[in-house]
Amino acid sequence: MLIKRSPNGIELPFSSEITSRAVYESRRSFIKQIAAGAIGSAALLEMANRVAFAQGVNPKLAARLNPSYSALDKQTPYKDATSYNNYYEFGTDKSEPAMYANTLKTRPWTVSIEGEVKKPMILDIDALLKLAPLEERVYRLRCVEGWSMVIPWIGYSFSEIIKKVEPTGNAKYVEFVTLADKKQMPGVGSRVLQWPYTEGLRIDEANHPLALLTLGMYGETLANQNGAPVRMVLPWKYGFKSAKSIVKIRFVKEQPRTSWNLSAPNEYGFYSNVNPEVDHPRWSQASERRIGEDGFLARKRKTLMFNGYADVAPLYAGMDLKKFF
Ligand SMILES: Nc1nc2c(c(=O)[nH]1)N[C@H]1C(S)=C(S)[C@@H](COP(=O)(O)O)O[C@H]1N2
Ligand SMILES: [Mo]
Repeated sequence: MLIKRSPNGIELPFSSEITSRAVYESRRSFIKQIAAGAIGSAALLEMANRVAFAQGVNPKLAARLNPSYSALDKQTPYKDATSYNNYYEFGTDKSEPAMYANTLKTRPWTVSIEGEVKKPMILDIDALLKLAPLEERVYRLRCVEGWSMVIPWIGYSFSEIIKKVEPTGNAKYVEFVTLADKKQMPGVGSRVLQWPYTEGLRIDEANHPLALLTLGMYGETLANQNGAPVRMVLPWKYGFKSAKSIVKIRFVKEQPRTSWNLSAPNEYGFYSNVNPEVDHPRWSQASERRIGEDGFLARKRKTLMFNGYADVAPLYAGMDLKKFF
């Protein structure tokens, strides 16, 4: 792999692992022009728009809609879902993942499933794609920052993985470890978070059918900036619980440390269920802005308990959700 340094010091890896030759060429000339300083940031964004936000760039992925797990809300346009992202490995600005994640090498890719399981295994993306029937589920995803999207994800319940690996009686939690490769991810050099980005769930949460092992979106494989090739989507929790680009899944005895909890434990709890009654220490969580319908005049929406996914309530019966925020 050839690494070029851009004027602002960000490493731009050139990938040959891109779906179509035409897309590869356009990305290449785009990156060359940035490296040469020939285009300014407005033009840069516009070009990124053409090569990275277009639906149809990623391979198609067939899946059957699961209506009982799908929200009827208007779906967020593909362009918004792929251009306004949190993926700190590619930078902390919302526009950076779309600009820099297109060279993430998503194949070959393996996920190691280990720890307190009778059948540890290493699965590649093709094995994951075949492990259970793919479903389309239209989920709302609510970021802790106060915005939300509605995305048609593709995947299957994480419980399918649990069934396969047979956790031992010691497995009380599941830890998700994601890729942290400085060569491919310019943000991994920064100290905003501890890398690799790590998340976790209690095992009964991981077993809830809503917890989606996600391999695609909008009828295609995942866009890189949305966590290709495999991520979690946990629609009743704040978005940061839904780890992107997972490489390791560990079944463990103790509650795992997680990146956001380590960085600010008073702001980001282990549970982080969407809860309009528990404010973030620095802002209210009572309402949200739906991406794609913003603008000064757009009405904010009321945030719902568990993001509207009341099915999960029994998981937290008897727990003080102010304490276990
Ligand atoms: N590896 C990794 N996963 C991550 C993040 C990240 O920075 N790195 N950001 C999280 C946050 S804060 C949110 S809101 C969601 C955003 O997912 P989306 O870009 O697909 O909407 O991804 C989550 N998963
Ligand atoms: Mo988020």
